[in-house]
Amino acid sequence: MSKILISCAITGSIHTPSMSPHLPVTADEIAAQSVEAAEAGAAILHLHARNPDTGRPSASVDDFMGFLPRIKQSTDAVLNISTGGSAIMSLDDRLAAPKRVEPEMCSLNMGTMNFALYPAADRISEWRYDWEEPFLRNSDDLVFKNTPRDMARILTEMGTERGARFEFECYDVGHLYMLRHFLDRDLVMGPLFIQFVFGVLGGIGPDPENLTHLKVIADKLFGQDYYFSVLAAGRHQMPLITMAAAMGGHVRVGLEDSLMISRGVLAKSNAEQVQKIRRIVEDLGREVASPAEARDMLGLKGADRTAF
Ligand code: KMH
Ligand code: ZN
Repeated sequence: MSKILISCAITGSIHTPSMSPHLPVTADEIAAQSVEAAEAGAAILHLHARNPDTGRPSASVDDFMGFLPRIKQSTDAVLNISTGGSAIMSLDDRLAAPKRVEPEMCSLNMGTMNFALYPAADRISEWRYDWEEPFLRNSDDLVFKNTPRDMARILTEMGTERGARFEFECYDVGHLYMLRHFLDRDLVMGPLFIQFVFGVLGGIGPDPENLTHLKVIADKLFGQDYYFSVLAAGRHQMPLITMAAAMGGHVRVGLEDSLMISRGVLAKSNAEQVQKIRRIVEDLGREVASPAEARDMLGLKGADRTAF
């Protein structure tokens, strides 16, 4: 089994400040938690930005630049910038910061889908900001748009033109066939880093049978020319990524995907989740990959070829 890549998704755009006091929002909080997560063993940091005053997901280049240079100065972790942003953003907005900073890695969402966050709204009794409740409740009529034309644009503008490699976010089995389609069009090249995403309402469910099924189909479509990683939302995070590690796959933790460290207990930081999965995977006999090993495995261009 290869060394294991631990990714950590620091803040995302799904959870809102009222859900946890530990969700990083300001540049200081995002930078500090990113450095801690890298020091705990995360080789890849998956990053979104937020408005520092309200915690609302942000596409602002300035918000990203508030933390990216500082993280880069403090760790050699691979910085992976989301092109997903938030499902309420236009693709132009979602691409503004990634195109400006030219990262080694960025995410690519492999299909248009429902991204239903509204069930979480009923679990919040006190709202810190007035944007949160409508943001969550309106997701019952929200389409997370990723058409083949959108994907081709991201592959061209971030991959071909800026040398980024991708974290392919696959929320369902059909997304694997879409990725194969782009491989056939020579718009992507291996080795592929495929993120199986479980437990988003609108995507595939967090059942172990679905993980084995996605793996069987990925083997069929991509042979040896891919790595699979797993992220799972909420309470499903640790069980499913532990299964992935036992299967020889890679893992993603982070408060973007789950706010918990154990049943009913909020994680105090991203690093706490990194430390927990690191203990688990090392007990399973896996060795954690360094950022340098991650760059070698994924064929990344190097931190010195970014634009920040
Ligand atoms: N929020 C995760 C479920 C992206 O940033 O491009 C998937 C994700 C998408 O991280
Ligand atoms: Zn993300």
